[in-house]
Amino acid sequence: MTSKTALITGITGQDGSYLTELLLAKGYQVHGIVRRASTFNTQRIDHLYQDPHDPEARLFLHYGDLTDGTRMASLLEQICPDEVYHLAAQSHVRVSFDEPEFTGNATGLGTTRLLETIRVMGLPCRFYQASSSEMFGSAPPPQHEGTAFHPRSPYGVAKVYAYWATRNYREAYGMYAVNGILFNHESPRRGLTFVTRKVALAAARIKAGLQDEVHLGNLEARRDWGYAAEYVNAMWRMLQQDAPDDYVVATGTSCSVREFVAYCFAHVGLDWRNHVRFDERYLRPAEVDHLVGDASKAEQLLGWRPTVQAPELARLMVDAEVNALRTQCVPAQAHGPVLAAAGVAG
Ligand code: NAP
Ligand code: G4F
Repeated sequence: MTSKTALITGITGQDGSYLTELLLAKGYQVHGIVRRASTFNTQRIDHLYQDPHDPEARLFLHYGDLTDGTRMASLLEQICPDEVYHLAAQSHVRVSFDEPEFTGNATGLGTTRLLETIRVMGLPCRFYQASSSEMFGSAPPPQHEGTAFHPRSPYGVAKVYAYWATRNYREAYGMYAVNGILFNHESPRRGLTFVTRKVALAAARIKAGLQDEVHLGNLEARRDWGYAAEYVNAMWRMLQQDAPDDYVVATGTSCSVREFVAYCFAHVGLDWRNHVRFDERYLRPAEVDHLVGDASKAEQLLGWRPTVQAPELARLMVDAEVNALRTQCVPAQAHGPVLAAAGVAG
């Protein structure tokens, strides 16, 4: 067991919740930054909640927003973490076309705010940047650490900026700052407007007779889809090395959206062609056609290897939705309003 302290931005997100579980199990004291909202947004970590009055408590939450540099600085100074996992971002690619300025501010500049604070205060911490395969954009697959970036969205552009900011602080100031270039990773905790969770939920609801169809955009795009619970382990490993470096994290295989949809529907005995409708609002002004990661560097140097591929991922996500419906345990975000919102946010 370790006595280290970690700070996680984006602790309420998919990856933040799995990483928190991992770090608590390793004995870390974990601090997480939560956005103030008028409704609760901590559902993914509620099962980990610890009363801060308990002397044994090792999980602490703090209000903060990436766009508020003063608050980020005061939290870093107060917590003085050994390791910073910077996961927070406006992470939805389609939404980034609607909100490019906010995406640049939060997803791009947010990284610089943290790095500059760490530099100015001389904090002796290690820094993980949640970089993305979306940075590769139209670069042909397989993509690896040496592949030139060609982002295709404001989100991808912001992540490229943050990637280079991280490398620059490493090279200019000798900071232990790394980029984990993670390919798509999913789980039952995935946000409901990402395609895998949207489809897994729809398949379960259609099987249960709660709806009849689901509207989707481009079915031809190919993604390298892995399981989020496995990917956070690679993040942790990147901060335990002798020297900082950047790593691709991926399964090395890809399938199309269409194939993923077919896996989900087949798992509940349905033919997807009877239920999937096209809606152009889910198309993007520019698309990323084909992502497949070469994670051999992570395997060789970090000893990290994924075990879950897309077909199994689809099955476990659909099973989670079926079980949630069966036990009336409606997932954190209630279905009806979210499905309506998906019509806007996709
Ligand atoms: P996610 O589920 O969308 O979580 C994003 C987190 O960031 C949430 O906790 C969110 O808070 C927080 N956040 C958003 N804007 C913020 C702001 N202005 N200030 C403070 N917090 C803010 O994303 P994820 O799938 O866990 O991904 C984690 C990170 O990895 C993200 O940076 C993402 O871009 C990157 N990434 C993800 C993938 C993937 O396939 N999942 C692949 C490559 C890279 P709320 O809960 O309040 O919204
Ligand atoms: O699930 P998606 O929205 O994920 P996308 O755009 O690949 O981005 C995710 O992975 C990135 C890593 O490469 C992360 F950095 C990013 O934060 C995020 O986690 O869309 C996947 C594919 C796209 O080609 C999209 O056009 O599915 C296609 N798609 C088709 N119909 C749809 C839909 N996507 C969404 N969200 N909703 C649809 O109805």
